[in-house]
Amino acid sequence: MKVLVTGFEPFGGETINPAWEAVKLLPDEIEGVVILRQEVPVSFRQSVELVTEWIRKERPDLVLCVGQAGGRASLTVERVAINLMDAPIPDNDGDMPRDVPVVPDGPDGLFATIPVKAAVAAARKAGVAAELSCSAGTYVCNCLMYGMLHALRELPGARGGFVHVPFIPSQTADKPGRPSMALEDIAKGLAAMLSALIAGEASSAGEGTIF
Ligand code: PCA
Repeated sequence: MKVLVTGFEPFGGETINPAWEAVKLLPDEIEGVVILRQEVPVSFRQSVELVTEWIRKERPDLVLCVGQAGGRASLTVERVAINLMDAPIPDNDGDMPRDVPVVPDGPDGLFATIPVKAAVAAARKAGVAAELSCSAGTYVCNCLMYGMLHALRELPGARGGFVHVPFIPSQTADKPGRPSMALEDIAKGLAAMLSALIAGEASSAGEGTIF
C-alpha cells in the first residue's frame, strides 16, 4: 500500500503552517505502511501540478492533503471540493484568480473518496476534536483538493481526502479570541485518521451520523 501526505507552506503573513508542521511530526510508518510526505506551495498553479505529478509517479492507494484553516477550532475533514478558484488574497506567487474553474469542463464538485465520517471518528477516538466540513473554501486548499481528486480518477480504487487544521497557539498570541490547537494534538489526530484509513476499519458505506 502506498500513502502520500501533503502539507502546505506558510501563507497570508504567517511564518509557520501547522499543516506541514504536523505532517512532519507524523511517524515514518503507520500500520506498517511508509508515509511519503511533501510540502506544497500555496500556489494555485504549482500545488496542483506538483501533486498531480507526484500521484502519476507514485500511483498511491491513499492521498491525504492537509491545510490550515485559521479560525476553525477542530480538525475538519472536507467532504467536497468545488471546481472554482476565487481568491480573497493573492497566493504565494501573487496570483489571485477570480471565478475561474480549477479544471475547465470538469465536474462542478468532487467528493472526497476517503470515508470522511470514519476519519472524524478516528480522531475523536484519539481524543482530538474533529468535525466534518462541507466547504474547503475557494482558495488554494479547495483548488488542490479538487486537482488531487481529479488526478486520482486515473487510478481506480485510489482514495483521496483533505483535512483542514486550526492555528496553533503561537499563531493566535496576537489574535485574541481565535481558537487554536496544540501541534502535537493536530499530528495525533492526523495519525489516528491515517491509521484508520490504512487499516481499512473505515468503509464508506453505513458510516452513521456525525455532525
Ligand atoms: N490553507 C489555505 C491555503 C493553504 C493553507 O494551508 C486554504 O485553506 O485555502
